[in-house]
Amino acid sequence: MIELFSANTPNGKKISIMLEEIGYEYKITKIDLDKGEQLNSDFKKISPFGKIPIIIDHENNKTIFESGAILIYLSERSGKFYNENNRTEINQWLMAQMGYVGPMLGQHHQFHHYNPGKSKFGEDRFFKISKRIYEDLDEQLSNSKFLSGDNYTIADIATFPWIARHEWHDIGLKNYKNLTRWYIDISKREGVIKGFAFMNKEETVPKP
Ligand SMILES: N[C@@H](CCC(=O)N[C@@H](CS)C(=O)NCC(=O)O)C(=O)O
Repeated sequence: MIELFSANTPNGKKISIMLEEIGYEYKITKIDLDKGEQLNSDFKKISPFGKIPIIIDHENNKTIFESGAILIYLSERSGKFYNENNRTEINQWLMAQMGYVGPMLGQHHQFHHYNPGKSKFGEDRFFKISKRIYEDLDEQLSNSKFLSGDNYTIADIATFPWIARHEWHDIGLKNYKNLTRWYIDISKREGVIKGFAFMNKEETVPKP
């Protein structure tokens, strides 16, 4: 049994989607970020930076932090979505999500969605970077069915919940036809639909 400590955010959804995709049984422990539960001393023992998501694999008593590391762990454990012959390619797109796509879209959420009007510089900077991310993902997907080749992998699982916030981005997902095709294909997967709704059974994947 896997215990998932999480909140209803893109980083949180990466792991619920993965757990649904590999068909593992899991228990959700909700961490209320608005109440600051991520900073409680008990939680900090398993999450050194006070962040979700975290998993505990109760079968072997392993605790893992960082969503990319969790995805790698679960794919190695299940043998799914991390093909050994394509790992360099998958790692590049997974690391790009972890180090660039997620953090930049996250800043865009902060300036454009949560705090508009507070910093024109921040709004312009992260809007521009986010638009470039859409363009660059679209370009990659013009040559490739999924981000790292012909197969759906943990790189797609990591990136999808961030693009699923496209309504907040105001960039117009529909203008990017390859990214939209990828997004629609992934939206139809049963594991994605279930994993997306892990904290709110009524929640559906936003349409492009
Ligand atoms: N690089 C980390 C980022 C995790 C992260 O930023 N989590 C956010 C929610 S999406 C969080 O826990 N924020 C609470 C805080 O920073 O206090 C990962 O991918 O696991």
